Amino acid sequence: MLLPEKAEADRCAEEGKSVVADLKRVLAVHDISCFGKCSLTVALPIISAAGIETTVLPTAVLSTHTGGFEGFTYRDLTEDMMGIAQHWQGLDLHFDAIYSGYLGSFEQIDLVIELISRLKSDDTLVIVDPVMADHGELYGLFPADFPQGMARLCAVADVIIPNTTEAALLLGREWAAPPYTEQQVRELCGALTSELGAAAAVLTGVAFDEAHLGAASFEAASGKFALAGEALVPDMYHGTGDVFGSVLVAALVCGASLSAATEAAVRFTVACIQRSYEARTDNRYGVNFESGLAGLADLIEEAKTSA
Ligand code: PXL
Repeated sequence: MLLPEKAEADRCAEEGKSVVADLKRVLAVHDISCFGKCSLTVALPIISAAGIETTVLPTAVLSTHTGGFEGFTYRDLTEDMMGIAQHWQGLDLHFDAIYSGYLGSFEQIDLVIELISRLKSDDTLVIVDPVMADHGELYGLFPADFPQGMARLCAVADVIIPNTTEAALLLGREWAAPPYTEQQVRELCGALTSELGAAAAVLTGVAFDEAHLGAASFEAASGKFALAGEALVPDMYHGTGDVFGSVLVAALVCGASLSAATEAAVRFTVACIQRSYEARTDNRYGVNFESGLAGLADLIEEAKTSA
């Protein structure tokens, strides 16, 4: 009997079609929050707008995200996840990157670790955003030991994207509020890679003064450390971490260096925040990323040619 992937290749050959995708392909593993732009409703349009095919693995369907709305619905899709991954294994799909975000339970964390090992090829970039906390606090729905589960997932990542609160929780440290010194940020990035086992870290929420906000990137193998910052917009919006992560993933898959991808992600995200700030949008609704999509490919092209 033919293996399913062999059968698929033969079918394509008979029909004169190719099993090799003409576009890069990213697998995004996040929830669908139907209202309140974040997770898949942000990752799918942003990564697609960068000219990358986006395969989605929804982990749950919620009426809204959990950040500030009362009475949201939550349909857990944990039971479907492995069946979906097994079907794709049979199709022999190739992913240039696997990008995970908000996960609702320890069981989902373990499932994502397992499906990374099943779906990853030698050249697949694994990017983990350990979404669970902000402003010094673990999100209310998570148990106190949730960071230990996220740390297990970070260990199998090429790049992790924590904010400073998540970084502290992953490392079992006290969170310090900004402003930070460059020395503190360098040390934190070093600890994220050496203690958690990820190859590289992009730390968000990095501020050295009251007027700027940005991110730091660090690659353990080369020791390369870089900073990216923009003028601070004095308000906080939901979903900005997912906007940032999606642009970072898209730029990396398109071939930008980690520091250039981080710079592009900071610039794109701050521009989204600025638009929503000027429009006085409800902070829970998410930011206006849509108006930036037409310029995203150019931003990424620029990132590819910078050092
Ligand atoms: O943006 C992160 C996120 C994604 N999905 C859900 C969330 C959150 C943050 O609170 O609640 C459901």
